[in-house]
Amino acid sequence: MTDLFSPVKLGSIAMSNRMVMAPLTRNRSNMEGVPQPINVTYYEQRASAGLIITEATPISAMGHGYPLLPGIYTDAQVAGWKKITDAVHAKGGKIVIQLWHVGRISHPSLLNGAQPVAPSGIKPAGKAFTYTGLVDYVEPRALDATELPGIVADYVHATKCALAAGFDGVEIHSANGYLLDQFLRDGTNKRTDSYGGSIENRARLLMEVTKAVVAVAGSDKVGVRLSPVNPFNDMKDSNPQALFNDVTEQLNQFNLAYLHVVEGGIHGGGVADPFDFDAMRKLCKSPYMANLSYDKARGNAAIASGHADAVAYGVPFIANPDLVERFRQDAPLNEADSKSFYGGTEKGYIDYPFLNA
Ligand code: 8OZ
Repeated sequence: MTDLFSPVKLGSIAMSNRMVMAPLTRNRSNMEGVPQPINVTYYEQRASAGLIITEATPISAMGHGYPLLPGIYTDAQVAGWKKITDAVHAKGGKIVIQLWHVGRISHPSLLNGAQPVAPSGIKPAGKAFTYTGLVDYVEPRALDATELPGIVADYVHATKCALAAGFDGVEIHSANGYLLDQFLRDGTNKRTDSYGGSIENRARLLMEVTKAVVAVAGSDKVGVRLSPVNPFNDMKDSNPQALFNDVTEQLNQFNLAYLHVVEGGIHGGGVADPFDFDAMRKLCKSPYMANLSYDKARGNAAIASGHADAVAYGVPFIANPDLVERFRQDAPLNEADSKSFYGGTEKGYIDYPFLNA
């Protein structure tokens, strides 16, 4: 029987099991976005996942929106990540990097004084995490259409950096209210040019980015993450089912390694709209990776029913570096300490015990 412990190939990525470590922001790189030795240990400890997706990683200086994020656009960052991919590969694991531009979810103090950019000049509700604490968001600057090829070029550059750093592939972050999602959903995209209005127009930037990244990395090394109903970061859309069914069908043209779907709202945001994820899944011709609040039983059920080809686990992988072995043995799980999720030291990062510690 096919279950979480069965091998699978997502594009060219051959996984020894179907449990994926979801992308998790941890804010423990340095001010230059260079991964540090504790980051190497953290990922190496979790190499028994079938696949690790790294924490969301800015593709450019303008892509940053929180303190101490790693980047993937300078030589020093590539060298830092290479130590991580080498350590994970030495343990037999696979690792892809999540490519990120935050758009309006940022603050000038994180952008060398620049105004954050977005499809439209709509300030998000809520507060930005900065080096001096929580501060009100500012109104973002609406990107001019002439600037969009430069953003696509930043994704291409980051993809080249990722391949040089030894990653098995890249995941395009088009979820959770960041730049590409801001273009997709009509609560944040009020443009009147060819990047706004119709679903086809709102999806144009994601398709251009995906096409360009696939041209560099090969379609079998590229995944895309979507979050159709996640209200996090003050997001909404007037018809998410129509939008994300259409985006799924458009992405079929690329033969992606996988489509990764956040099937609800994160950070206790709940689900703003009813949504039929099975309908979207049935439209998807690439492997489908399901995410959000799955446990072992629901993960196995999703694979047995054909809903998912792989299942991504977030918080359980924070607290259990050996989550795969614990699921295999039905062993108890360590509890995650949410106070140490975002920033801090090795505590709550690389000190969660293994089963046989
Ligand atoms: C929580 C805190 C900071 C960033 C996402 C990258 O939601 C994130 C994120 C989540 O995709």
